[in-house]
Amino acid sequence: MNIMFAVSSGRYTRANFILPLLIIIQLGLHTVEGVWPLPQAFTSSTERYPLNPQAFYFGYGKQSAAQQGCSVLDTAFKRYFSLIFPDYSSGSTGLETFSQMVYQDDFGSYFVNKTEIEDFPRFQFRGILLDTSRHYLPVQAILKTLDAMAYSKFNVFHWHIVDDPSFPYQSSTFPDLSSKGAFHPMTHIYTQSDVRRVISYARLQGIRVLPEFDSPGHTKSWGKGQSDLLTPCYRGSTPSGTFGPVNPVLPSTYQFMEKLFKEVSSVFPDSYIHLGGDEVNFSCWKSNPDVRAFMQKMGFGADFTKLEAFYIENIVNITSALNKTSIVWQDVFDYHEKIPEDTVLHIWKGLPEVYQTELSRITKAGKRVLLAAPWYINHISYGQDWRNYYTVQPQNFSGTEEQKKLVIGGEVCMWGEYVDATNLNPRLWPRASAAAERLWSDEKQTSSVDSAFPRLQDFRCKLVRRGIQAEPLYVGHCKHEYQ
Ligand code: CP6
Repeated sequence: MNIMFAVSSGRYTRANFILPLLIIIQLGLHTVEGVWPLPQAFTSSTERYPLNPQAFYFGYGKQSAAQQGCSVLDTAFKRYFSLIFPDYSSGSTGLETFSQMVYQDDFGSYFVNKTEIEDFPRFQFRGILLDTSRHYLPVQAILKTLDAMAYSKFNVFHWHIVDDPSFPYQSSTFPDLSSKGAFHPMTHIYTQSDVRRVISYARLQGIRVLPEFDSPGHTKSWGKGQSDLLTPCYRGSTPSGTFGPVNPVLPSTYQFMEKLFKEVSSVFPDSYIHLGGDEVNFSCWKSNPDVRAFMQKMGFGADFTKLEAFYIENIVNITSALNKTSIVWQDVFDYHEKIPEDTVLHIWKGLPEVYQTELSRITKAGKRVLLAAPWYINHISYGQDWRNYYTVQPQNFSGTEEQKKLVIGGEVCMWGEYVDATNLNPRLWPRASAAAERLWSDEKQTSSVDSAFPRLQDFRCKLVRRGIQAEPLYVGHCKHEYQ
């Protein structure tokens, strides 16, 4: 038996979200009801070869760019051995495809069919957002999600780590943020070592960790541990005792942000950082006399979007100086077009007509975009909503070929208002996998949602076999049911 991996790897540049892998697996060695997401080229025959787990091993090809000692592949070999042969406990994406092709007959013997595969992703950014502020997700739940993400070839974990309800990130520079702003100062936080664990676990699965520290809105919890950060709201001429978005008029705000983002930039090695910038409510800013005076001084008149733009510009400059590329929600483009050229706009609003118009507008301005609007997976409904996630056409909007290339990928968002570790997995899987195939596979080869159905059903059973509580798509059974 000869398994060859010819791995050609691209350079890891700022513009490049993945290590493109061209993997050719030639097996001198059934098939596959389902490999998910569908490879770009996949030719299998009925010729099948038995696999003996006791003799099976992964090796590096002589011409392979990677060789023994590559920690990512060495650990992946061990991981995938147990995934492929679950009843033999000893023991990156090429591997993932191969692992899905190995099957057992009714007597428990393992087989793989002779197959040639050529594969690479359609989009470089294939993300999942988890929200750990509305509910705390234990580190184990995050790690398990990273496992399941790798099964569907997702490569970015967008960690919406803090928000209004809680601030679970334990900052070394500002420890009060979590000691006062988390749901619980000891049990509901992510320590520096938790964060490192998530990042290194993700790296071994080929997943980048994109941290989001959303401001100036969505920051109520920040105010508990950092006085004078949020804007005091006024009722008439007196403070009402409530607080609004981050106070954009105080120099101390920017000094704080500079220190915080300096820390965040070194803790999270990814070259991208998500700055949020969405859903800013102006009523508190409007009520505050200091803010109004600042507006006058700056010549902003009564246009609070100018103040918001001023704030975001400052934050983007802070992160640029730290050599990070910023990602922001689309709101920022809607009120402000002069952000740095390399800033990525994250589209989260509206039905297809609405987000298509936005895709068109933003790419016309030469900005790169990420599409999340059609993949709000926290929304649930009765029936097969995965079909809607599957049939999204990210590049179907009016624009030139150049504009279409500015769509760098997409993201499945799991907002946490109604989600914690009890219901995360069945809500995510296999629904997110529908989006994963749209982001990985060739659009023409995956145009039929009906032919995807049996493959996705089969893939869902594989997730279940691997211990992921993936919900059923419809009536049916798995050979190995969840236990
Ligand atoms: N939290 C933050 C949220 C949302 C956003 N930002 C959100 C808004 C509308 C819906 C779902 C989520 N919960 N920080 C918007 C990007 Cl429908």
